[in-house]
Amino acid sequence: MTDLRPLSDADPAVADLLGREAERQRSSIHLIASENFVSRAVMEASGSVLTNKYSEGYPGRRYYQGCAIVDAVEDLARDRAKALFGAEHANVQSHSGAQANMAVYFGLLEPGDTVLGMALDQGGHLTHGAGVNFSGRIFDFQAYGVDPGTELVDMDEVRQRALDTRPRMIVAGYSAYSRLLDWAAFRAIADEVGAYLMVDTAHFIGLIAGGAHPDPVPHAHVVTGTTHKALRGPRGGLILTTADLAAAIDKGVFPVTQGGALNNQIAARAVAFAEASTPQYREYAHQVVRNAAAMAAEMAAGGARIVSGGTDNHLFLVDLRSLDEDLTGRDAAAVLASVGIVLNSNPIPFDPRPPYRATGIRIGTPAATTCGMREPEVEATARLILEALRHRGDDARLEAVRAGVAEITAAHPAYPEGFPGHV
Ligand code: DSN
Repeated sequence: MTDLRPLSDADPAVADLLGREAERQRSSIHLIASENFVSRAVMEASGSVLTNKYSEGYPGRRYYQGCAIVDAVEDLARDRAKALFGAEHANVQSHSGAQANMAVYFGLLEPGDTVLGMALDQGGHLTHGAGVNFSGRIFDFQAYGVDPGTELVDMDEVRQRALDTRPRMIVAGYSAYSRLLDWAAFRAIADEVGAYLMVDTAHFIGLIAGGAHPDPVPHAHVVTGTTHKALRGPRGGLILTTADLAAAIDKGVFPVTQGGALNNQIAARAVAFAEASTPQYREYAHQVVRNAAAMAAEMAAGGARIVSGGTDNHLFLVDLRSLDEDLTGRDAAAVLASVGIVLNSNPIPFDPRPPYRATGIRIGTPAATTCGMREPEVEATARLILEALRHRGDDARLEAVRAGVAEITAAHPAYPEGFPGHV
């Protein structure tokens, strides 16, 4: 018989951990640029009866019986994604952004093909060719980076690298770059060298959905993304493409790189796409960008050097040498976590330190904005960060920062009405 006891009775150890995580989420200021807080509706769909169903294949072409409902769910998710992003085709089965990228590479390339992507240590992602990642091990990735002076992607350099390396695919997109990329220029270079253009929007797809970021869909052959970052949906990936590449991309997902889809997550993605189509979400996406700009400006006014001088999106990097030559990203992130401000250490371009210690911190505003924080609260948070980092050996001052954080989280907690569902 299926056990119908609530989690707290059936497994108190796991229930206790979930409760503690809920408390951690409620009592901290969250600045990890890739995190967010989903709605109750997303949470319910994610934790639903669809977790019980296998459905390898695609709607109308399944390897299992009993798929009429999950077909309808996946069709709904695909249709909503296509409408939201103006795409000809959507694949909503990728388990994550990394899986989405893998599916595109395997769908459109052969092992050993040359791909040009942004270097991990200059803002790119692991799956854009890092040597430790499958991408760098299976494909011949070549890298472009940022200009040492401006810390911006230099399209002349990208073009020269493309002419020199003749890639079959160019990957544009990033995990730690605070400026906009020129999609039309990337496409012109891709066309010049006969390459596919893949734009990895994992970080900023939510801003695109909300009209707060230039849209790559009209320019790219393929757009990949995640649904759990600024888009505020469940964990997972998304691929948008033109109709002529749809079959190759779908095959790249299943059967080449994945087995059964996570139908519960697909339902939750459908909910998130509908939520992201609303005027309230558009306002949210614009506020995310305004908050990042305000916070970066406040940090700069307080003496912090912002990589590239500012931000046009949802994140920015702080060069910690501007505060203290000896402060590593790892130590800074640990001090901030101890006062309730959660973010991550991050390499800055041309970082003299190894990645684990790094010289920067990355700050992003999607989650804090979901909690209702606006310019006054993020500016106050910027001042608290500077205070904590500058006086990290002074317990009294750190205690005062903790009190400041508590004041902000009390006014702007995650889930002010309480956590949805079973925490
Ligand atoms: N881990 C994500 C991030 O924080 O940027 C990227 O996959």
